[in-house]
Amino acid sequence: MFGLTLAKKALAVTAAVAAATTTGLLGATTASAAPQPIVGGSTTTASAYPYVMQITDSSQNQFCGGTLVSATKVVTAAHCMVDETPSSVRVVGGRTYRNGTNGTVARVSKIWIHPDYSTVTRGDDVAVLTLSTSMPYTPIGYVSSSDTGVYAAGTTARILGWGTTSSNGSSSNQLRTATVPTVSNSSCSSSYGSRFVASDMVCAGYAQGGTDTCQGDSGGPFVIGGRLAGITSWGDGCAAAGSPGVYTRLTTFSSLVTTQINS
Ligand code: 4AZ
Repeated sequence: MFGLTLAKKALAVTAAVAAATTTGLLGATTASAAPQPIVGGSTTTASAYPYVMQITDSSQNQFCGGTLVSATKVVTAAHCMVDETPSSVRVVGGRTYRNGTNGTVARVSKIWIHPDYSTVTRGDDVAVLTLSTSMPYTPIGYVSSSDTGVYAAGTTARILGWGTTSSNGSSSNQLRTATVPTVSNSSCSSSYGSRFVASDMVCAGYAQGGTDTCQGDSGGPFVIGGRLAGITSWGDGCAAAGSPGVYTRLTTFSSLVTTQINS
């Protein structure tokens, strides 16, 4: 969230530091300030993961990720959409590079943000964008409310994004991907205390760290078994041992998302 704000608007740095200090995110970020590879995985392409979308500003500067779940609907994080309007954002599909000009750019006609969303550590970090025009890419299915078994500890999840490759580092020009194991709720509670809301979040990462989402990956896909199971949401720093990435637990919100997709 702290880093996301940085990625979204450089002018918001002061506010981001204030917010991070309030939530305790800054201290933990500072504690793991040494450069660490995020997504520690590898570069990939939008062709390989056609459902991966860049969420950009009106000048096509990427600041978050999103997931195409139908030709005109994109799931992203609520925190990515704070202070945004339909006219301030674009969704870009089929573009592997942040500095690319290829692919398909769609305008947005509606932004639905979970009505209870306040801050990432309280949960409800989900939003659905309605596109003004269809994306010519294959969407991915998403979990239903009864699929809670997908989060069993140790299950492999795929993460994707253009975010920074270290805490407070630079964004990746090329799309990157990695896999991370899900972490049990009890373990994640040990990491984050009451900031981890098990009903709304799921954690993933290696005990030793080293592979993670980071600033600018927010809103992007967390895929288990070929279905969207989460949304990149927050964490203390990136890829540090003992601070797994936190993802929106999509099973909790899949009925709400379906309502939006059918609206
Ligand atoms: C962010 O600020 C962010 N390591 C995303 C993911 C994580 C931390 C921060 C998880 O967008």
